[in-house]
Amino acid sequence: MKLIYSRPKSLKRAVFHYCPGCGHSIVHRLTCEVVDEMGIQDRAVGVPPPGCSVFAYYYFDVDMVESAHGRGAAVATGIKRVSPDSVVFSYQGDGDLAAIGTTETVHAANRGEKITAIFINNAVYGMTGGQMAPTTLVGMQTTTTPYGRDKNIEGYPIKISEMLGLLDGVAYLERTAVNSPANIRKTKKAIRKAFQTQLDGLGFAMVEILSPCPTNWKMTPLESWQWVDKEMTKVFPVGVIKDITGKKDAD
Ligand SMILES: Cc1ncc(C[n+]2csc(CCOP(=O)(O)OP(=O)(O)O)c2C)c(N)n1
Ligand code: SF4
Repeated sequence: MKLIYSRPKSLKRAVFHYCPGCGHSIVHRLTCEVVDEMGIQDRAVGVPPPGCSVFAYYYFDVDMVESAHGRGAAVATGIKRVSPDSVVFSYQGDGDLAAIGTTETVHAANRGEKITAIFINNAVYGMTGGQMAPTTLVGMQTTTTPYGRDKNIEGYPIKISEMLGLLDGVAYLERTAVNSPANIRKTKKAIRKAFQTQLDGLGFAMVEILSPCPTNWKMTPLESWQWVDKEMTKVFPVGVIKDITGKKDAD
């Protein structure tokens, strides 16, 4: 019998704790597929965050170094600098990367650290119960904005990828989504390119991934996939934001 689909080698045989329909589990699998296909399991070092993906070290079968909240880019920087042959990636939520970790993220990107950030934008603080994140849409109800995010009080959703795109140290930035088979395939390609950018020593690379959180959005998984298309992509358009790699996508 021909084997056409199997668990990636770098994804441990463990049961995910994620809610049904959560984007984290899809992105974990995609990342492991890329690690396998690029043959970098022995060199990969992941830096997971506090947040729903805090237990990522139970799932990725690569070296993992847990960071404190928001410090992913700083921890990844340290590892990459002392071990330049490692392929280092941070895995961070939006509360982590774009709120408490804004400083670390901006300066690591500006320094052109040769690291890869996998940035999960689910528009809320997922793990702690669905509070407003910097990425929460205007009008969106969360536990801390029960009447909807008010731009006059809480400001606007932060477009961290567009901001980082202005920095000279950034080599590759793409925003994708994991709400349809086509978008999942594009996300995998983007993750692969972000790792390749690091292998080529070109600078900071990040993939921002619009990721459903059905539990805190109070939707079914299907509704959450549709909501990403209908609402999230209006504010966070998917596509390449910056690419100095000069490389076309490999299919
Ligand atoms: C210094 C510090 N402050 C606050 C917390 C509590 N905390 C843990 S996870 C989290 C929110 C995570 O949200 P996000 O980064 O968006 O990831 P998600 O859970 O949505 O994947 C917070 C505030 C903490 N662990 N450490
Ligand atoms: S709360 Fe949201 S982000 Fe966290 S595991 Fe559940 S669906 Fe995923």
